[in-house]
Order: sequence, then structure tokens, then C-alpha cells
Amino acid sequence: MSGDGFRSRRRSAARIASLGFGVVAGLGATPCQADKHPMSYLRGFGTKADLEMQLTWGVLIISVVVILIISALVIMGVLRRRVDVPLGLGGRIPVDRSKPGLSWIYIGVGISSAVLFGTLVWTMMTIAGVSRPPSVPSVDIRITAQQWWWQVQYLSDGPSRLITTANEIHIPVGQPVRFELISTDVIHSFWIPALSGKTDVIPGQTNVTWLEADKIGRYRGQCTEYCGAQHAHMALFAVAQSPAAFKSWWDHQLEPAPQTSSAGLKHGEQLVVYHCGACHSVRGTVAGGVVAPDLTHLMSRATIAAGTIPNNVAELSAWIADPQDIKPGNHMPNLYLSGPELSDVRKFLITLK
Ligand code: HEC
Ligand SMILES: [Cu+2]
Repeated sequence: MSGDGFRSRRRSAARIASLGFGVVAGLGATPCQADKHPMSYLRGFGTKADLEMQLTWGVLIISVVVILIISALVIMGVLRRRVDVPLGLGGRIPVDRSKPGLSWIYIGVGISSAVLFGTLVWTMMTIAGVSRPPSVPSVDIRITAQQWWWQVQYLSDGPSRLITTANEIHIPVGQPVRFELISTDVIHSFWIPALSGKTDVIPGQTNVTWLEADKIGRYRGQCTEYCGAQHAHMALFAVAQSPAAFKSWWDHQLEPAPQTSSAGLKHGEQLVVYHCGACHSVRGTVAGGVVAPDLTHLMSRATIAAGTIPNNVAELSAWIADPQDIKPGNHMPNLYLSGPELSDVRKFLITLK
């Protein structure tokens, strides 16, 4: 994935988003070509998604067939115009009730009602089928949606195993995972199309959903309820791993930031505590803010700012130097750090693996 390619894709995505079609942009294009599973709701990768995909394709095919039949009938009707306007009526067409045209309407309404009713039953059955996971979920995750990123907290296994991360949800493959969805500001919507349908995230309310991935990989998701200026830059990722890899990821996330060894790193840590600690946490330091992404294992994430840019040293530096240039309106202010300060902050941040 080249940085430039990413940039231009991001720009074109932003352009489409400015037209108000942010979510549609996610359909074909994904900002990160490294994703194994880009946003697509036409292919599913799990027990829940499979049922939903059958319905999606079923309804899609029925709709296409209906459009084809209606179009054919309309074209036939136009071509088979049988009324010849008699002379002497000044161009007006006489009403002719002799032919049994109405019977076509009765037949048409009958067929449409039967098909619509069938679709309704199928939809209800699918909703009932996906309402509960097939077995007890192995992992419990609380997602807190906010303008414009996702806080991710792992709740199961007791307080000693509690971790907080952002925008990237690691899950064990082949096991159902339960999600508690809350919002701190406006209505968002949680959607990882290849794994599950949408669930709204509503302030003052806890919505619960679940999903399961049956294949290892990285699945892109997107906030799908317009939530303000940077709605289109509110992506998330589900990273499905083997249960063993998932456990070691979790164990690693529990570790605090490494002890700073050199003077440069110590200075970087101090700057982060002073300038960033009111909003961000870095466990193992006194930075303990809770209103922004936890940075303790920042470098273990593939993207920054909810999928807006890839996470590498160059993009990370650009973000800290001017987050408002990259994601205008986001809730991280420009901190106007000097060049040497930026360099020490960056040195410290890239130790947060
Ligand atoms: C006023 C609160 C605030 C301060 C101060 C602040 N940030 Fe942020 N930061 C945020 C918010 C909010 C986000 C999420 C932005 C988004 O994605 O919309 C963020 C995102 C980030 C991210 C991306 C994290 C990720 O996983 O996506 C990094 C890195 C970061 N900030 C570093 C810093 C550094 C370094 C400092 C200090 C020099 C700092 N921030 C100061 C609020 C703050
Ligand atoms: Cu949102």
C-alpha cells in the first residue's frame, strides 16, 4: 500500500462524502487495499452474515425480476397501441370499456401481494434467526461511539483483564462475540457489512448485538448513521484471529507502556503527559485521559483516526503536527508543538507497540 495511493483514494472518498454519500463510497472502494475483506454486503463471512446474505440476494433477485417484467409490460403496452382516433372527434379518444383490461390489474395485484407476503415472512424468519448467537458469546466488548471514532473495551474475564483500545476490534474466529453499543454524543450506527447488519448506537441507551467471523481476516466497517462533519471518516475494523493469536493479542494489550530508557524518550513521555494526557491514556505513565483513543499500544493498530490514514511514522507525525488538516473538525486540537518537541513525542509514541 503506497502512501500516495492511500492519499488520493482518501481525497476522492472525501469528495464523495461531501456530497452526502459517505456510506455509499464504502461500497466499492476501501481506503486500505491491505484489507482482506473490504466493505461489501454482497458476501458474508459468518453464521449471522450468511443468513442475512441469503435474504439480501433473494430480495435483490426478486426486485430485478419484478423490474424486468414491469419494463417488458410497459414496452409492450406502448408498442401495441391499438386505438385509432376516429375522424370527427377532434383528436379525443373515446372511452372503450369493451375489453377486459381490469382483469390484468387483479392478476398483477394478486401476484405482487403473494410475492411481498413471502418476502415479509422470509424477512421475519431471518430476523428471528439472527437475533441470538448459536452459542454463548466467548467475548464481551463495549463499543462507545463518539464523534468520530470508536472506543473499544473488552469486558469479559474480570477487571484484571480489562483493556481499552480504539477503532480496531480483535475477535476470535469461529466464536460469537457480544457487543454492547453506547454513544456519548449523537446517534451513530455500527456496521461491519461482511459480518452483520447495522445496529444503531443511541445516546442514553445500550443496544446489544453480536457477530461471528468464520474466516481469519480484517473486515472493514463504517459508521452508517450521519453523525456530523467527519462521519465518512469514522471507519472501524474487525480483525478475526485464531483463538490462540487472539489470546496473545489480548495478553499483550494488558502490558503497560515500556519504561523510557533514553533522555529523548523521557522528554517525549513528559511532553505526552503534559500536552496529551488530559485526553489520552498511556498506561504505565500518568497520562490518564479518557476522552480520546488509548495510546498504550498505538503502534499495534494499522490505521489512525478511525481509518483516515495508515499508521506509519510519516502519517503519525503529520497527524500530531496538524490533526485538523487531516480530519477537519475532529476533536483533537492543533497543539502547535515545536519541531524538536514533535520529534521527541514521535520517538516516544513509536515505542508504544
Ligand atoms: C483535547 C483532547 C486531545 C488532546 C489534548 C490530544 N488529543 Fe489526540 N486525539 C483526540 C481525539 C478526540 C482523537 C480522535 C480523533 C478522531 O479520530 O476523530 C485523537 C486521536 C489521536 C491519535 C490517533 C489515535 C488512533 O488510534 O486513531 C493520536 C496518535 C493522537 N491523538 C496523539 C496525540 C498526541 C501525541 C497528543 C499530544 C501532543 C494529543 N493527541 C493530544 C483528542 C486529543
Ligand atoms: Cu458516527
